Amino acid sequence: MKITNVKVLVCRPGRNFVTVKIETDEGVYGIGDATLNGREMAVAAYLEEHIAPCLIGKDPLQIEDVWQYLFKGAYWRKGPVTMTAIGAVDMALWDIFGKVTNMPVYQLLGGKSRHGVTVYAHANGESIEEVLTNLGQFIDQGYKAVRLQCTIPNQKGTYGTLEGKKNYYELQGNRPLPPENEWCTRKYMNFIPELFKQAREQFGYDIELLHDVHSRLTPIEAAKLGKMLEPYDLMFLEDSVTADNQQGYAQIRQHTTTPLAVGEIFNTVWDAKELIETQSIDYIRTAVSHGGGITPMRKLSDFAAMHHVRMAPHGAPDLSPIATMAHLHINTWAPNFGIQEFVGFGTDEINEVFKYELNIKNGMLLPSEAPGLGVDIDEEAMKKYEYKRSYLPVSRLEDGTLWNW
Ligand code: GCO
Ligand code: MG
Repeated sequence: MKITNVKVLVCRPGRNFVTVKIETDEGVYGIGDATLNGREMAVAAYLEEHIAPCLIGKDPLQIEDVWQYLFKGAYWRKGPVTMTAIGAVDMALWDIFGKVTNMPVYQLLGGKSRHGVTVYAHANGESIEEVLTNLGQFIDQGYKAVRLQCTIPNQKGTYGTLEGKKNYYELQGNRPLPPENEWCTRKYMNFIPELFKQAREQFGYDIELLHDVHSRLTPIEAAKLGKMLEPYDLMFLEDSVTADNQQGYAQIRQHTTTPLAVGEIFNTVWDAKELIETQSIDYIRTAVSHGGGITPMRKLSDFAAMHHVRMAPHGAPDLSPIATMAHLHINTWAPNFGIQEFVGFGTDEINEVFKYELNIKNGMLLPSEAPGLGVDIDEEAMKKYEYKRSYLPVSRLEDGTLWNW
């Protein structure tokens, strides 16, 4: 079996997605998600110009060797652009492997460790009342875990809140230049414990609650927040600090028992090595697309399991349904699966382009039994939705200092 063609497809059904399609001489093809939010065309060019020519003629079932070839063979390792490109190719090859063997990818990884993948939904709002109304609705729908994000009073543009928009998918899809948000740690710290206090008062302790700080704090501030939130028993506090300096998490750890999660911008297992080895975190959030594919995710999962760290892959709307389905397979298999972020089902436009079936029951996604990843694309429909440059916001302190968004 040989790879005969590699297509790089860029489209914008409401928001930008980059997709790789790998075709073979036997008519079987595989697809992978190469979307890197706000830097889409860098990955598309990397794939088209630097990866595609090397794949023609290769055996698509030599998945490990192709991965090593693209990682070691480039000399320039790591980085989000490189690893997202490799990740998409790797996903497509696992898809082909599944189709050729007529098995779902989770089966190829070692089979089912569970009958369903527990997800957490997003309850966002511009006031505590609004967040709690949304939380109540998710509980009624059977969700077992919900992330809470609320607009911080007197602060312009808070991460995770919908800014009056109802459609989360649309939120990051139309920004010709980066919008600017404001950040004030004191306002945030003064406000956020109250959100969780009221959530527990109203809904009790059966529901898992989560929160994403989006890297806005320093380690000692994060430690303080973790302590303040202890009475409200979070499942995890996400990205309280950037992990460029992995030791920061050890510092947070010394002060609080609030579980910690990080990793959605990680590209390799090395980014998490110290965090995992020192057991400074509880959940690793690396995504299959940005982390180089299914092949390294499996290694990351095994490494994390040895250190009591559980998998909680990133699941924001900028991951296409292909990555969502790949996560579903990894999570069905991974013995140390923790939880999956889930922002809901795609819009009509997205579902016109990507063909997949997601079944949710009692807050759990059920494994896909289709061969391969269980997702397909409609290339004709893709053509209707042209790419449009779009950025994530940037963040500044009130005095103008550029901060982490
Ligand atoms: C999350 C994330 C996202 C990211 C986005 C960046 O936890 O879901 O933090 O909201 O900001 O995916 O592209
Ligand atoms: Mg996050």
